[in-house]
Amino acid sequence: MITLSEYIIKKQHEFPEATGELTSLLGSIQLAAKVVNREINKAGLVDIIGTTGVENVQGEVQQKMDLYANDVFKSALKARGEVCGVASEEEDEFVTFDDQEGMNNKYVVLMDPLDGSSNIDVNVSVGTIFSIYRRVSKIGEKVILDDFLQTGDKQVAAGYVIYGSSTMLVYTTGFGTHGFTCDPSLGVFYLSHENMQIPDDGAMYSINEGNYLKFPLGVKKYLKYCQEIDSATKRPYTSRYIGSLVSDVHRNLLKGGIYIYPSTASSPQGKLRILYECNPMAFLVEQAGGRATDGFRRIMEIDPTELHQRVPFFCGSPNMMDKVEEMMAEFSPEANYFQPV
Ligand code: AHM
Ligand code: MG
Repeated sequence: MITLSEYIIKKQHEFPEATGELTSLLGSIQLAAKVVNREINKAGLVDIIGTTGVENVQGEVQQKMDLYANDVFKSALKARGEVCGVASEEEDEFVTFDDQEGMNNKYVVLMDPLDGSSNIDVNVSVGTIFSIYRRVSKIGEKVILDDFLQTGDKQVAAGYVIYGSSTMLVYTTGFGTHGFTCDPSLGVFYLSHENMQIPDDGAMYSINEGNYLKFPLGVKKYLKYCQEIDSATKRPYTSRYIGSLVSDVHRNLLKGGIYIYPSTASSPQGKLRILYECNPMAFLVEQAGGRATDGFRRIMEIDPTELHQRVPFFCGSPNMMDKVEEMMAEFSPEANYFQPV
């Protein structure tokens, strides 16, 4: 049995100039994940479920656990001393670690500390998503916005933690996607899914069909295709939508499938955030042999201009992605972005 810490150290040589900083950084994420996991397991017993009544910068009501997870991850990253700044879905601005030690570090972390957090109230899986970049500004100075606004293909590492029926940490450094399952009695993550490979094809689609009337025409056409009867292509596909990106993508990675959060008439840019959610998930899915786009463009090549920028998100098994993109391409951009309700 190989632990996550052993595995990360074993793989350190994959980085030619490795100094152990990234290894240590991933260690701090692992530690924070265990702390958050412990709290989530108490939901229902102690006063940690429900909302704070406060909205975040994106106009979404924050859950108590959102703030708790945000604090835990931020403190763990600061304490370990490998990071010069953090940007979080739960913070309006990026946070700089601007003491001398912090400014001398080379990595920035972007995160969604608790994705799908409203699911906690009803005991459904949630997750943490993280993305790590090398800063572009000078070491020794304060981090700047450009350190965070990098394209996804510059990610050094990315991963997620899924707090589900078991707790798993899945990460990539660009050398495959690897999953580790936590043994709750020991609080140790063990390698359980080395080199995850998403099946080329799948028979499951995940999308919030409640928004159907507002969807782009290409997506509507694809949904109709998914629901048609054709035994040769295993259709109709099964519809599975948990409403927790991490859980939906995790299942698709293992079983094959597609996740779509498209633009809608009311949210032309979609809902998910490119920096905290889409880029890290795209990196993981691509490293497992899948694809991730906004329906047209590869997610990891889109140049972000704002910290909390949203983007339509399509990701999953390569053959399913080919099909939906073929259908998106049949309609004009207007028909795909601004459908009247
Ligand atoms: P969050 O980061 O505020 O939790 O929002 C992201 C979540 C995803 O996990 C999930 O796939 C999606 O939002 C669900 O949104 P909707 O309820 O609109 O379908
Ligand atoms: Mg989220």
